[in-house]
Amino acid sequence: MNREKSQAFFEQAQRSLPGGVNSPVRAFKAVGGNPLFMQKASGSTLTDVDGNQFTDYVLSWGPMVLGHAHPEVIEAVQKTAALGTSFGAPSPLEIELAELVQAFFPLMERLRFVNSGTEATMSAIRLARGFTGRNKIIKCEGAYHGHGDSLLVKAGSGATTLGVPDSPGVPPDLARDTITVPFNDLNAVQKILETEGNQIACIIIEPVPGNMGTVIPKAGFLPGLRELSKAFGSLLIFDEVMCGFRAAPGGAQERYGIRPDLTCLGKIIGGGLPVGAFGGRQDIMDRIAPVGPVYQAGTLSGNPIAMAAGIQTLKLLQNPNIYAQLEERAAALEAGIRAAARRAETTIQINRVGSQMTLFFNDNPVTCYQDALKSDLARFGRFHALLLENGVYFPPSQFEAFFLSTAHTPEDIEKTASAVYQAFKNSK
Ligand code: KE4
Repeated sequence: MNREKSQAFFEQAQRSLPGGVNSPVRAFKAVGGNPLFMQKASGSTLTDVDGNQFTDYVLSWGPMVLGHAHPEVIEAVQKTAALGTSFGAPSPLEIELAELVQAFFPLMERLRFVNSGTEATMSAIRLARGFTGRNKIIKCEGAYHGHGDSLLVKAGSGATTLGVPDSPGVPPDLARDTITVPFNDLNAVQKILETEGNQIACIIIEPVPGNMGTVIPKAGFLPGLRELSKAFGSLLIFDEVMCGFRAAPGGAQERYGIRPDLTCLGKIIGGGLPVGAFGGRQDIMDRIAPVGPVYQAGTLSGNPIAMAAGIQTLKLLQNPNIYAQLEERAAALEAGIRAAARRAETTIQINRVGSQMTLFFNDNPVTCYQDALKSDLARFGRFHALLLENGVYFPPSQFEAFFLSTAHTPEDIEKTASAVYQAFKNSK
């Protein structure tokens, strides 16, 4: 595969952008090799600067659920842009998207738009602390909620549950207020709440994790979290930035019937443009400025062009056939990968929830981050590179999810299954 122009752009990019990228995972460090620079995308296909074409399962890390450059989304963006790119004042488009989000997530009685998933979770945590008057938070080991300081924290050493920074620059005193627990381990959460429940402002969770790879919540885990957090007066925050509109139209809270106090969204609600949102119970959201004292703001929050892309995307997602089609495509891809693994005599695990899934090179089921860490990362790297050679673009990390869109055709799935078989066989 010719990578000449990508290589040249990568060298040039490193003279102005750290690592040549604007987000670390794009640098391909987890799989080896150098990133491909993209020039255009349409439907299920990415085209790089050397003209190589790929069936894309990263889909911009989730947002492109309708496929790239959907004509109706592009038209909405073009029309809105011609009327001005940013007003710095409220516009009816913000109301329209808010009401569309509420149609999918009715528990978001009030919501605030921001510009990324990170801003959504950062703001939700500040709100939870402001509402409860408590400082500590609980998150799951291996979960990713964006790069807010309180969230770049890993389990403290030894028996203590106190967090330690997972990145330089995060003050240890702040990290100490973040407690990490294993996903799917309700006892660990109960133990912490029983000892320091009156200090816990919130439990923030990816109800269907995607950032340790996709992991499926065990029966009873999410309902147990809901009960425990209520019993101790801590807020339950569902970070559905990734699994929102993927686990079900109304996300994991719809799929599993859980009523979180706050929800964070991102990715799909912007239709590929920068939008995040946090929202939930009105009595909590009314603490947010200018109604209440908890400060939160953003120059480009509710940007008209981003709103237009999100509006058009959610309007199209209201067509019930869309989810039947996504489910059928995702199930077909899962079956194709399983058949290829059997033929190549390769042991894998696949965790799939709706149109989000992960393939683990792992001999055992993956139910938490510690399980995921036991995957064969070197094998995944070789597998990823071989897929690229065969025109299939998977996320460049074992600890990521891949996605389907309504633009993926049965032919795409078939081509992918045979590319996966070749990559299983030749990556041994
Ligand atoms: P952003 O700030 O990247 O918009 O969203 C942060 C975020 C919050 N919550 C969840 C559950 C997320 O998955 C994310 C971001 N997801 C990653 C993919 N694992 C974005 C890719 C990247 O960092 O470049």
